[in-house]
Amino acid sequence: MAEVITLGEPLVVWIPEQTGDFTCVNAFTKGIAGAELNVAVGVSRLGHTISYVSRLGDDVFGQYILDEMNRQGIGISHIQKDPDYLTGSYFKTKVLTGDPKVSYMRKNSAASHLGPEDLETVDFKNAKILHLTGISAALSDSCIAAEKLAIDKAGKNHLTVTFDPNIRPSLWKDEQTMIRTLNELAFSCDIVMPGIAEGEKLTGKNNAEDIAMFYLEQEVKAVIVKAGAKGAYLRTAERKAFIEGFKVDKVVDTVGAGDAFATGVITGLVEGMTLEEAVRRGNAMGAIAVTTIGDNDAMPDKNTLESFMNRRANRI
Ligand code: KDG
Repeated sequence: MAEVITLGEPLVVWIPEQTGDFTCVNAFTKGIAGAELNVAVGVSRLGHTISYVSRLGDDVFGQYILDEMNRQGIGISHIQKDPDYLTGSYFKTKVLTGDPKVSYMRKNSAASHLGPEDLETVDFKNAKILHLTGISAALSDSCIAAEKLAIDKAGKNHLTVTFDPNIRPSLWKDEQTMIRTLNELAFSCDIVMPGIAEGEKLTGKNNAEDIAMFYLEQEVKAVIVKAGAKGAYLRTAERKAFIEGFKVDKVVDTVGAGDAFATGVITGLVEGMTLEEAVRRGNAMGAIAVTTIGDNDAMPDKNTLESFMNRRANRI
């Protein structure tokens, strides 16, 4: 039994010790990654339970990820080892400013063969939140079918469904398919959390309010448009608010900031916070996440998060 359920593709990430393209770098450290896994790490560090549904290859990468998930207290009883396909991985560049470049090794991976059948024994009845991203939808039709079934089961069991479009154009066959598929999924979720640039691409609108209304006019209950360090725009049918972000002294790596944000919102909702409070926590989580090189190693425990938020609040 877990408070949060997610499904997706856990990856091994290779983190370079120097700047420059992959061909020029000789030393790397390894880590675990993947948008939903980053969220799972964050949720667990903040003291909540999460069950992760996926498939890993029967290989050393898969075993490493599984051991790490176990060590970090993430529910792994719905992770299958698939003897026929490999575990995915990716490289990211180390940059001094801006977003790193990424190269994926995940085509036809074990996780891309995830399907509706993997959800058969998952306990939706006792969970509160289902968290999904658009990355899983990019992997295969069977992953899209799994996401759709998960949304359906979540609805029947009164879970809140959070959706981060997380657009990754290089994983899609074309932009039109990406936009259509992600919007179709988003329309059936409760809370949609695009970054501002993602929202512009998905809706064709050019400001946070219009992006939010595009989804609210469907069945979506709340839209949170992320504006990076500036903060996030929260819109529901009844209220609108821009919730300011937290400043950080030095940005080391931006990968995983959106997942940390989602973690803040999800755990806030599990704890019964208002949406405004949950978004504020999301902003703080995003700010903390950019201070280290790994995709999820900065995810704080509750004390660290609270003292970060209090310190910043007192400074204003
Ligand atoms: O959101 C962070 C993820 O992008 C990263 O951990 C790797 O899942 C990943 C991806 O597909 O880019």
